[in-house]
Amino acid sequence: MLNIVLFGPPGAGKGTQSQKLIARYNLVHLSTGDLLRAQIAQGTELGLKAKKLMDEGLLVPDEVVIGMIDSSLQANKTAGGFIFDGFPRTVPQAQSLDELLAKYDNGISCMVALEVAEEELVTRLLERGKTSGRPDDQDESKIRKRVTVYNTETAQVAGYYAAQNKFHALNGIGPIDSIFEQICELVDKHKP
Ligand code: B4P
Repeated sequence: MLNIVLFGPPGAGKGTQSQKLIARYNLVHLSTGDLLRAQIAQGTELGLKAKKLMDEGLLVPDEVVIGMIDSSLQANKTAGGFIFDGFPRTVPQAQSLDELLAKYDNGISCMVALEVAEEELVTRLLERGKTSGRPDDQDESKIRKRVTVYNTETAQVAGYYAAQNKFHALNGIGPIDSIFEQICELVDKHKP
């Protein structure tokens, strides 16, 4: 099975590149951001709690997102592989993901991190905020808060995968198709 973690700060291109990767490699896309926004749209209790945190640019508690990933893995037992987009965002999430995949005799094949400077992230997300309807994309101070949370709470997840020799970093600035081809070159080396 091919299981890819696509990593990077908010606005780095994870969602954008995930769409292209699922088409090329026939993977199931698991985006915790999308799963949380679906809960918000359905007006569930989980969604109401998550919305408050997401609108402030803060992370949703680990147990909530780990539970969502657990359910999604169970619902996709016959998948040929997964792309994890926006997950794991903390080291405990990364440890739980390894434990969950081990239940299916599986593991992460590689992590690809997209590196983009803060000013470019802010520009991209404010631009997306004009049409996305996402409250977390419409306020520059909230976007900068998300980048700070990434630097303080999420960036260390890279070290977790580096220790397993699965970490690869790429420049996330440039044409989307050219970044995609560079990701594919890395992924191809990890294909079973
Ligand atoms: P996410 O939904 O994961 O949101 P994101 O990081 O902002 O999106 P992404 O990085 O995928 O956007 P993309 O670059 O594709 O998370 C939202 C919130 O949910 C978090 O803040 C948190 O509160 C919560 N959450 C989610 N997962 C969680 C977890 N595991 N634990 C706890 N909390 C969690 O796109 C950005 C824009 O850039 C697009 O408009 C795109 O067109 C553009 N773009 C992309 N590539 C480009 C390029 N090469 N050049 C120019 N523009 C580009």
